[in-house]
Amino acid sequence: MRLSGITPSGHPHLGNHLGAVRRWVSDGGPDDLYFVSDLHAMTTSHDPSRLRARTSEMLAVLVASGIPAERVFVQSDLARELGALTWVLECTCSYGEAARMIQFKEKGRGQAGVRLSLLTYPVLMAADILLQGAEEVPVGLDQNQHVELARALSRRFNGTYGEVFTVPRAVLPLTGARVRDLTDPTRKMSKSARDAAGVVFVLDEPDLVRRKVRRAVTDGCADVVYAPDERPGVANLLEILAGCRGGRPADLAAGFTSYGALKEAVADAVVETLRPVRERTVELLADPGELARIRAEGAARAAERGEHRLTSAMRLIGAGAPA
Ligand code: AQP
Repeated sequence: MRLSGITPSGHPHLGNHLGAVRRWVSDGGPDDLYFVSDLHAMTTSHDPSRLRARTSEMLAVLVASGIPAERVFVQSDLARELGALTWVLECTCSYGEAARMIQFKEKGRGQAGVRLSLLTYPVLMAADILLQGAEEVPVGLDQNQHVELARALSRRFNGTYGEVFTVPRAVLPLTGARVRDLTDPTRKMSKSARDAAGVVFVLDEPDLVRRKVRRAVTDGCADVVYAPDERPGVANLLEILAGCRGGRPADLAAGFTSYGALKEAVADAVVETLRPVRERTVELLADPGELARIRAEGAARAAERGEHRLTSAMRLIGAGAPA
C-alpha cells in the first residue's frame, strides 16, 4: 500500500499534475491513499483562511483528477490521531535526529522565529505514514531523508516496545522529468514561486495558460532542439509537450521549425490536458455539500484504518487507560 501527500502551500500546478497526481491516478493500487497535508503547510508563516481555501481546492483537484473519493482525506481531519502518534514518535526520536534533517537546516537557515514545527514536522510525516501502515512512500529526493526517519522510528519502536508498525520504504518516481518554471527554467515549477508568470496553475483559464506559455523563456537560437543542459527553456517546453501528449522530447523537437509553433502546440496540449480537471474542480467547489461529504467520509475511513495501530502503540508505550 502506498501513501502520498500534497501540501496546500499554494495552488496546484502543472508540475504537481504531470509529476505526481496524474501518476497517482494511472499507477495507483486499490489500497493506496492520498491526502492533503494541510498541517505541513503551517511550519512557516501562513494565513489561516487562505490555508483553509487551498485545502478545499486541493481536495477538489485530487478528486477531479480521477483519484477515487474513497482514497482521499485531509490530514488535519485526523489531527487527534496524528497528534497523539506524533507525540509517541517524538518520544522515540532524538533531538539530534530531527535537527539533522536537511530541509530543517535549509528552510530554517537565517530565519528569525523559526517555528518548532519546522523541526518536528518530519516526525508528523512519520506519523502520517505509520498510522496508515504504508509500505511504500513515493517521494522526491528532497523527502527521502524523512522517509528514512520514519523507517528508523518504526524499527526502534517495534524493537523497544513491541511490533506495531510496518517499516515503510521510499520509492523514487520511475521517470518523470521535473516540470520547470516557464520564466526561470533553472528552477522547478513550484506552488510557492514568487512570480506566478512562470507557473501554470491547474485552475488557470485557457487564455491565461496560453499567455504564460507564449511568454516562456527560451533562448536566442532559431532551431528546435532538445538539449536540457544548454537550452533548458526549450527542453522544458518539449518535456511538457511529451508529458501531455506522449512521445519523447527529442523526437517531438523534430516536428517544429520555430519556437512560436512549439509554444502554440504546448499551449494547446496543456489546455486540453488540464481542461477536464479544471472543469470538474470548478463543479466540485461549487458544491460544498458534496465536497464536505467526500471529506468526512475520507476522514472516517482513514481514522478507522489507523485506529488499531495508535491504540497498540499507546498501550505498548505505557499510555492511555489499561486494557
Ligand atoms: N515542478 C514539478 N515537477 C514535477 N513534479 C512536481 N511535484 C512538485 N513540483 C513538481 C510533485 O508534486 C507532488 C506534491 O508536491 P508537494 O506538495 O509535496 O510539494 P513540493 O514538491 O514542494 O511542491 P511545490 O509545488 O514545489 O510546493 P512548494 O512551493 O510549497 O515547495 C510531489 O510528488 C512532488 O514531487
